[in-house]
Amino acid sequence: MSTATTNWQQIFDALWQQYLKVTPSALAIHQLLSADSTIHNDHIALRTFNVKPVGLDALAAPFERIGYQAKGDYQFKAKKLRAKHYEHPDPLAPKVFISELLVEQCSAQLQAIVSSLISQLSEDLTDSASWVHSGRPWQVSTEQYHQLIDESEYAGWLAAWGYRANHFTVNVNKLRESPELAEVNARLQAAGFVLNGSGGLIKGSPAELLEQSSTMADQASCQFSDGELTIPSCFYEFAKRYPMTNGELYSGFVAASADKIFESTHHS
Ligand code: OOG
Ligand code: NI
Repeated sequence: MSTATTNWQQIFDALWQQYLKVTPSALAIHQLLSADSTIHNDHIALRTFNVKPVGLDALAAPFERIGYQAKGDYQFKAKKLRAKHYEHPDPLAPKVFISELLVEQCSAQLQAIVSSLISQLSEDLTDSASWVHSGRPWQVSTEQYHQLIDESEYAGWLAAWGYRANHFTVNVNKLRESPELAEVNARLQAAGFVLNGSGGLIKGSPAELLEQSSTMADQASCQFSDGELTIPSCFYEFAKRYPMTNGELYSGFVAASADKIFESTHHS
């Protein structure tokens, strides 16, 4: 096993353990689907503000140091986000989808709250690769959280939960007999899991070379500077990819679908 392989496994193991602490439904779903399949992770996603020292590029750096390369670029105008996805030469390594909130396009109030969070950071926060799974590096109040989610659910989620995978993604192609995504959805719903219906249960199509569905985020207790709230934490996604004309599976993302997947952490 090469050093690079060891490195990507270590970082995803750490992200998975951190994720499970606030996403018990992901472990339950993993166990349910593991009954007849080995589960492979298609991708994870990370979120940040486009502000130094924590911008998209800073979140990407630890992945680039172990061999990941930037591939697609995506814009989400209404949500004031942009994103990039990264791939590793090892086909077993999950893809990484990283987005950032374009803070300068937001209200003065949101910008002031983000500045107050960023001002608390230590200069060396992003030096170590482990910062991508270090959780929340600032204090935030319940009032600030509510002000943020009123304007941007993304900003509120990020202020509350910080640096962690907001989802892992089951690679449906690699489940036993590569089922239809609709079959996976039906199995999850029969077991009582709540799926994200924004834009329909299945986002994308075989023609777009990618079909995706996701759970709605679990509700988890989060400690704020002035008390505790139970709020949306993280979710689990299911992705089925289709071959391009060269026969290789499409490895990118579909912006119109991603736009709806973001809403898996919204308050219902
Ligand atoms: C990322 C949403 C997009 C996908 O697979 O299209 C995404 C997020 O919620 O941060 O993961
Ligand atoms: Ni995703």
